[in-house]
Amino acid sequence: MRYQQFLKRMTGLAVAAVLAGVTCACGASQADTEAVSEETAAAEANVGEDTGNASEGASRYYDENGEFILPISDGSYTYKILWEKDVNDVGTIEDKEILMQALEATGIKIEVEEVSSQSWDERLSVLFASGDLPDIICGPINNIANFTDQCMDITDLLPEYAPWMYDFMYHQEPAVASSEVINGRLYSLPQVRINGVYPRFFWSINTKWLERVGLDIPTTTDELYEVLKAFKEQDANGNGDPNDEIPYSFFGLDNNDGLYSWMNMFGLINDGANRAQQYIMVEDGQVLFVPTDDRFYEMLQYLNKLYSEGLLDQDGMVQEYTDRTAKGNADQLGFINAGGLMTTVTGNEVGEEFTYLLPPASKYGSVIQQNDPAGELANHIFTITTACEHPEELLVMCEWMNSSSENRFVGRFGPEGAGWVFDDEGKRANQSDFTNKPYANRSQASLTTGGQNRLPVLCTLEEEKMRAYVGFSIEYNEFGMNDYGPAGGHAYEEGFPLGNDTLEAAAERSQMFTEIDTYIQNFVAESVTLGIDEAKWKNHLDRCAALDVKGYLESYQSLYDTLTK
Ligand SMILES: [Ca+2]
Ligand SMILES: [Ca+2]
Repeated sequence: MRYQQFLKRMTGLAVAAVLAGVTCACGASQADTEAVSEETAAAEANVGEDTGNASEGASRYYDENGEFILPISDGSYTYKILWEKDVNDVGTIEDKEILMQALEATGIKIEVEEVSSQSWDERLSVLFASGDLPDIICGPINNIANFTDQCMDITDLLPEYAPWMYDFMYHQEPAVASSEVINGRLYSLPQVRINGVYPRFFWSINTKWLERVGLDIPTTTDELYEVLKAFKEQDANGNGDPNDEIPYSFFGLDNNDGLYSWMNMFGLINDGANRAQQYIMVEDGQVLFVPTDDRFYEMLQYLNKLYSEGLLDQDGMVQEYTDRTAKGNADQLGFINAGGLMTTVTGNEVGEEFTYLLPPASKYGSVIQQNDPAGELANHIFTITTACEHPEELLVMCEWMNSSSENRFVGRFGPEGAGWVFDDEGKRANQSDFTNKPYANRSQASLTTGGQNRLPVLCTLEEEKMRAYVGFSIEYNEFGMNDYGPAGGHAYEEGFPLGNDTLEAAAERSQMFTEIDTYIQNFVAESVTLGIDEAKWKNHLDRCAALDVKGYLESYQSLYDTLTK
């Protein structure tokens, strides 16, 4: 929706409210009707006056049809940008296609200081301490709550100068606004890519191995045990050696690639504020601490059984990510989970044998944690500072970058020919030929030419539909959208809502989490490798009480209640 339509709707509502009040008070004689008309005219004039400044400002940038009036800047003001340069960005600011197009269209002039990702956080600390601010910070400010006095409060400017972005963030995908605001106020903009993919990680299993051992895809933890046992005992990979299979390999306790993911088979999720994983989950509106739940105890017993029978990779706790990948590529792994395509672990050749599956269910059922929004979300990546004299121009420029599907697509993925090309059906397929290109792969192409995590590009499902899924991506996306999503029957509905807490509460919890996390990691590793019994579990519950898990939970419950009220 363009600015004028947006303003008309708001004006209409205000007038209707005034009318209703007047009509009720006066009844409906002819004289009164005239009076009402006068009142209405006055109300309209007032509405115009009330939003006078904004209206005047906005009309400088949008015509009566809501189209941009370009250019918006005479170029007399140069905007200073601090830009976080990714290690995979092999170009310069001039390679950022959508930004260059936006500058050309709007007439905005910029001056850029690039800062490498490695020194980004340090540079931000120095910057905020010195107060010597650029106009815009392009790159994540993770602890932005500490610096809101130096960041422009754009809460009221956004609907006026970037009405489509406002509508997307606050109405189409309200979780996005919730995750971005601090105490209800907006100081920065996110980058979003709605792609319909709900889960954070995927389970996959080698179907060839299943065929060789004569078993079906497991749907319960009991069946899974039988499958893993068969993988171990038989020559599941068919190379003549019955002893070189690793039934399940993992990357430490990692939430996506490691043992914490097994919580899902026991009806648990590892939730937290703003997509973090802080050992909590919401059940019937109550926040509970997952590692003291009976289901967690059963999970540990189950994992220890698998570990002691050699069904879990004995190097799983200590190996590097690439160690697991090497085993996957050598067709030594039967069952795995990963935060992306399973081929990141198996490679393409072995990957052909794998299929995705739902997490096998214990007696508690199995669940899939849901992302809201369903897709990529990078918070606080575009921030206008209080040093900026014309924030409204920058917001109009951001709106321009989001003003069509084409712009949003290029904003996220870069221009045609870099990270993507048109296929025979006119869909946008991943580029695979990087001969004579400055970038060696798709990640480099995309980070060099797109605005990922630097520019506030808000991609909708429409842009995702412009892409061609091929090979493994087809199954991956279908599983992520359907089986693992709300329609798949395993979606865990009570996700902790996105939203930011007060500085004090967040800092206090963060400190508690550090201690809790260290303890829980040791406890889980020990329980899986050495075993767990009633006495150890009782001791564990005492330890958690001593770590004030109760206070930790109360703090989360309070945040939950605030965010859902
Ligand atoms: Ca074997
Ligand atoms: Ca073998």
